[in-house]
Amino acid sequence: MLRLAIQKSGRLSDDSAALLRAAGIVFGNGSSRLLRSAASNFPLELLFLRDDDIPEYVEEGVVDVGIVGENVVLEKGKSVQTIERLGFGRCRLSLALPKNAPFQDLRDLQGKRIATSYVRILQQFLDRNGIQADIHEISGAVEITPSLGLADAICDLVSTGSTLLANGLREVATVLESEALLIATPALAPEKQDILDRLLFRLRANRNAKRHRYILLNAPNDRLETIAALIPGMKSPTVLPLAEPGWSSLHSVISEEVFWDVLEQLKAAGAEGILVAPLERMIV
Ligand code: PRT
Ligand code: ZN
Repeated sequence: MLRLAIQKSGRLSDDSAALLRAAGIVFGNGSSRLLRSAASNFPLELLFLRDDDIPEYVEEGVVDVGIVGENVVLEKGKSVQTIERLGFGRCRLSLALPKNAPFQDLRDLQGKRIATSYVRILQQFLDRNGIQADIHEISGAVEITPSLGLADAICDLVSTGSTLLANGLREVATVLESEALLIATPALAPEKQDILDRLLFRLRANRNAKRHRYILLNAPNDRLETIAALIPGMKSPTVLPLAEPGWSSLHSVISEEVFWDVLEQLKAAGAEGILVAPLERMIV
């Protein structure tokens, strides 16, 4: 049995649960007073915790793995191993100043008072940049401290930036780009590692599927080589003859990143009847 901690209720809860459900794992949700739930079809027990507690629980082996923001992992400084970047819960830890305060570069922060809940990450950032500032640790509502005269600047998480804007602040530097991580206890027992590997296999099959599309098209045989080279797929495209002589059907997968560019190139190379479909799972 592998024990996995996810956030009980917060910004990462829904995406964490959705990730596991998409991997075919069936479990009760962490709402109401339920703090743990055993999956009914996979050797996994889920614990629903506050995100701040997850790194310590993972370090101590109270749970084997956890899903938590990179910002929390780095701030807590616990010894855990990062297994996978999960691509959700994206945000950045940024420095922000009152919108009219002058700012040219980081040296303008020298000697200033900076309010934050991320003392460790900020201190390391300032040290790396040779800045000495006075860090004030605040546990919440950091963005109001400049208007209260408690700080000259803040260092806080930002996603859309609308909270900064509403508080008359402007972002001047990014300290950290963060996303949700799957972390694990430093020495996992082999039988737990096996379960984790099975879980990772499923997560990666889903992620690969999301990043690719299935593509079908018709190509004149004299252009086959050029067109096939544009959609190499996982090994090489499938080529099947069409009923109409001189034509073939090509099937392949295509990465979402290059999708539109390749589509234009395929058309220009003489491909016709191009169909694109989403993939459910992709095992590479
Ligand atoms: O109760 P618990 O301790 O478990 O939760 P929490 O309140 O400490 O954390 P929670 O649920 O707010 O956030 C969990 C994680 O989500 C964070 O640790 C980040 O990794 C990630 N995340 C992603 C964010 C944001 N985006 C985000 N926007 N965490 C916080 N924010 C804050 C931001 O600081 C601002 O105050 O949300 C507000 C809105 O942001 P804007 O920029 O969109 O206005
Ligand atoms: Zn928290």
